Amino acid sequence: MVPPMRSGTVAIVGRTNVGKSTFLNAALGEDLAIVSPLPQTTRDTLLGIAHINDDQIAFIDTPGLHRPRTELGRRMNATAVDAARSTDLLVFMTDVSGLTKKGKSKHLLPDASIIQSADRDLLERLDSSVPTILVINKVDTLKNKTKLLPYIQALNEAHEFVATVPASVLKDDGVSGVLNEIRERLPEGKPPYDQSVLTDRPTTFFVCEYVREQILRRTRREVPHAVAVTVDQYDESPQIDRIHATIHVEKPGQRAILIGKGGTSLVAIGTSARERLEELLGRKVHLKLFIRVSERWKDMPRQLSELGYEKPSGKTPIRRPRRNADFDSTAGTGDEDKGDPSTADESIGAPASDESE
Ligand SMILES: Nc1nc2c(ncn2[C@@H]2O[C@H](COP(=O)(O)OP(=O)(O)O)[C@@H](O)[C@H]2O)c(=O)[nH]1
Ligand SMILES: [Mg+2]
Repeated sequence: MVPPMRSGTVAIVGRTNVGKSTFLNAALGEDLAIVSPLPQTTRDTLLGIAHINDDQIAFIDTPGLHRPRTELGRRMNATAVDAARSTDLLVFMTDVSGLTKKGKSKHLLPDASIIQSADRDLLERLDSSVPTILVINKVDTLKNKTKLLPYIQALNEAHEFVATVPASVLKDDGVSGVLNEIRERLPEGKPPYDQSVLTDRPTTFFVCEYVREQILRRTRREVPHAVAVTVDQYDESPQIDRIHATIHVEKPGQRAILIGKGGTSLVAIGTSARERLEELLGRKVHLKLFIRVSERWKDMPRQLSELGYEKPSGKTPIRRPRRNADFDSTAGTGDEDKGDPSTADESIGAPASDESE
């Protein structure tokens, strides 16, 4: 007998930086979501659709919960908690960072104090009527694996989970285990999305995300969290997509850091973001970046809405790229046009592509 088709929605919730977006990418087999070692990388929910045989899992990746200090932070928390309601299942992800710290070796017996307070807060806010799978990530960083069992027990005493999976999603370890636990519990029914659909977010969303990802990876201190990115222009054609985007920063000094000496930093950000987009879309991209100083954009509700936080922008869903054999997004990147980064006052442009205009 043919097994019934199953489909449903699953929100991935957990503290910031535990590996939620890394898990989403591993489950999709595509580098869709942005990942960085910094907390609060994901600011907005992202739907990614995994197709496994005839089953379909619509994953919702959420911003990690944290103690908010700005309007942006408050919106990120509200987004995560909202996303966790009304899904068929939840994946609650935590990591072993609390066990690897010095002075915690006494925790060889189940003891509620092993659980980090941020996890405890989040567990209290979860809807207990939604079946929840516990994923304990980054077990590769735990030398003494005997600490894992009491941790699993303590978490299961703190909340009712339908399954527990220790994982190292970065090494693709445990990912299929989580997927199996999910598939068993999905409602029966015909999948709502076409096999080729990867996400509901439009291309413009990923332009902003991939530029921000490079800034998160390449800059330090307050700069990574001081930026927002908007798309000003998007011209699509079968050969190449031409995109203009603006990086908003809070202070002129941050603009100077982003530009870098002779514009090199901005060019590097643009080049890497463009390569990532080309990989996702399966076609050539020309990306031109501008920088604008918009003081205190994080605290202004109107500015945040304009920058696209909380409201989805655009219409066309992204399909799984059909990469043809001739397409190689790594080719031809050695000849970047540096432009003149010192022109203009409010916004400066630096071409970030090898395409001549
Ligand atoms: N050692 C280790 N690091 C991981 C693992 N999974 C994710 N990470 C790293 O943890 C950091 C945060 O990951 P990310 O997916 O952005 O976390 P999120 O904030 O929960 O979405 C990144 O530097 C990842 O490479 C894992 O299984 N093991
Ligand atoms: Mg994330």
